[in-house]
Amino acid sequence: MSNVTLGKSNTKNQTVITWVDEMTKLCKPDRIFWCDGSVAEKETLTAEAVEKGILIKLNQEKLPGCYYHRSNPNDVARVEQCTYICTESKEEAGPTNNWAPPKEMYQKLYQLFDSSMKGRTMYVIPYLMGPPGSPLTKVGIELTDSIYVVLSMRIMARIGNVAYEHLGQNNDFNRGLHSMLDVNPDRRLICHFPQDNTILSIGSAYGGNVLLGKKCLALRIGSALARKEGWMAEHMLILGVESPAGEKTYVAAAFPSACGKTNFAMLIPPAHYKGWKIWTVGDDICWMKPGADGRLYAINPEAGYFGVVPGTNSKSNPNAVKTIARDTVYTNVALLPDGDVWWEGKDGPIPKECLDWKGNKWTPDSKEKAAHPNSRFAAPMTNNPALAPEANDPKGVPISAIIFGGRRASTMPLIFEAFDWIHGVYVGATMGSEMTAAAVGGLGQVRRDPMAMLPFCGYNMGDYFRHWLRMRKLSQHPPRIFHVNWFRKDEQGNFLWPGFGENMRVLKWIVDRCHGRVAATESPLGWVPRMEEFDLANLDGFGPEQFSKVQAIKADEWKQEIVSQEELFINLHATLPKELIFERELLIARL
Ligand code: OXD
Ligand code: MN
Repeated sequence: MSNVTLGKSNTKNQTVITWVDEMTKLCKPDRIFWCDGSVAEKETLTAEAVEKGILIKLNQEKLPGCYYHRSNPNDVARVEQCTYICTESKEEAGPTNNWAPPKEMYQKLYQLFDSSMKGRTMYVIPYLMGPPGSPLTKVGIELTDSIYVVLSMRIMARIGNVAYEHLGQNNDFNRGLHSMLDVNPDRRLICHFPQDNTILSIGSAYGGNVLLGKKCLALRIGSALARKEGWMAEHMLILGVESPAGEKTYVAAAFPSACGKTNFAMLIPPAHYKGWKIWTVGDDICWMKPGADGRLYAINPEAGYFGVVPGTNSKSNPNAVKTIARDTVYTNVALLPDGDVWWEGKDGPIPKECLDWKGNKWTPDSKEKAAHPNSRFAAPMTNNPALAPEANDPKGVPISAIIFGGRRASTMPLIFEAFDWIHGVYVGATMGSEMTAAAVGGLGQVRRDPMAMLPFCGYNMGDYFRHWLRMRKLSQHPPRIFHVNWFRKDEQGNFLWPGFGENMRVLKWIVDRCHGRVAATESPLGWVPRMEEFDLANLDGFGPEQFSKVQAIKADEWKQEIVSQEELFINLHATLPKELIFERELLIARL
């Protein structure tokens, strides 16, 4: 290895050192950079990224501490077809995951990784998923040849010495290896080895494919660990609702990718809700475990937000607008001549001219969007004016309600509550949503997305439902379960519900149900609000008639819905818990 300058390791953990050594021999980087998470390190790496053209420094007067990145146009979203769960048997991964035997996949990947970092630096990123000191917190180490990944990971997770301190001399850490290689979709693979707590990602340089703490560790590997260890790793936001009297109620909500989790997690109650406050604990991932009091306690394993940019404005999410005004990395939005950024749906006028996400000149007459629909911000959660102080609490927060929801133009009412936990699991398991730009695929089509985990469950989905059912037995006081749909439309295609801040009204009903303060009416789907107990006051143009429309349960739509659930049930028949089959029968009987 002549000409190779290998950096000095900054950990005494021999397992880490040995593993990094092995991966170095495989990938053959010119240099190793052991990240410590310091501010000085951030400055050095940022300057290097700017010098190499990987980041563009944005207008620092308008956007202090903000930078801009363009990904390869062939690499703009998670790629589910390249994502694998590598377990000994196909059944362990289940019919909803791509599967490959570990041995074969290791062989194939090690060939691709061989010399993949020649001429490059390998960065060693030690990171924590979860607050230091929490029993739920996990350590990961990501090796990557992308400086953009390092700078994004330091926003999204707690990186550096804090992770080595948590790890001590233990060997219990997630091994994540990432190389961009030549960013070629034909050589793009994101592979998970749950039995080895290992992730190998190659050929991509963007988002959930490469920020390995997020989807790969916190959800795919996390869900497999959670099942083994008796906790839950979920694709959920966590928020706290504080009443004017100071009562705090925490809820977790699972919506599919790009269906407004970040907006809901940062909701600002409308003027009508004077004295109420929403606190964000997390916007994407929730790890929960029963506490000594029999309730489920949740932490947000992340330290930042990786949110979809288009549509973010002071109506849809005023707190996000503030959060992304500094110290943010923007990817694939449009670039204005003065070094500011722009996207479809941003506050203010449409620019006369800018560079689009590919770097081409764009004007309002251009046919294509200026910002890619899956363009993203990576922003530290500490920028969020509504960040819950409990986001750093190792104990987590007690969850009173779990909310499921999708993007559905028809069929699904605004709100209903499941009859009990098992019914709630059925409601979550049969969740459907129109597909969005967060993943490559059929935009707009309704697909079943159980618990919003379809792309993220690291084992057999039927066993995952069984794990949910088991959690009821492990928690004496489980949360109530609800289903919402902010996106129902009328025959003309207009949204039936105003959404955004007004979702507070739905949340208020949920909170009141959790505290036993409101009654409800039984419907075929579950408990629904009594009109007189659902707050419709001061809601322009929306009264009882509109409420009836948005809550309507239409027999013909539900017949179709149940038939379309059949596909999922057939797909999972080998492992589907019988409780869910019974719930389906009961629903048919009630309709
Ligand atoms: C995300 C996603 O990036 O769900 O959070 O795709
Ligand atoms: Mn997500």
